[in-house]
Amino acid sequence: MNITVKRSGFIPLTTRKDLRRGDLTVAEAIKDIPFPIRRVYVIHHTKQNSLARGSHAHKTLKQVFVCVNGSFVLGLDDGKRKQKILMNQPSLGIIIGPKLWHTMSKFSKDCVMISFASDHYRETDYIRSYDEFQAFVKKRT
Ligand code: T46
Repeated sequence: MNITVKRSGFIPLTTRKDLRRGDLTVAEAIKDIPFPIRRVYVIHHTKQNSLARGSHAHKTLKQVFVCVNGSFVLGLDDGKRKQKILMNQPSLGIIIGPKLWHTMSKFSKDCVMISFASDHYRETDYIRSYDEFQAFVKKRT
């Protein structure tokens, strides 16, 4: 599968398989995650029928999402193209650049998602209205 939306892409991570002890996956800042990491947050204890999350874009924030357990569906929209990606592999991250509308849905009940983010939490960086998002993208591309 290819990523067709702008401002996104796959971030492959190295997994050390270990049948006896369990696997180990590594994400290093700059080397794997293509920016200095300023914040990590985790989404966990989701339910099979958990409501969708996200439904916003960021003005400047860059993030890499990794689904380390279970699965969810990531919806991406760059203002022109839309795409859905099944997230279910700990060794495959997805970069979410600025100005990319994203929604997470269809969580499995054991889903654990990690986000490596380029900045601290700032509510002013969020665009939570889809109309505002489209206007913002048009102005700056
Ligand atoms: C994103 C998707 C994938 C904080 O205080 N600090 C934080 O670092 C974050 C991420 C959230 N919060 C607070 C803000 C809200 O009161 O936690 C509450 C829930 O946040 P939000 O409604 O933004 O949650 P999601 O799941 O819709 O969005 C989050 C991230 O905010 C967002 O950047 O890309 O996960």
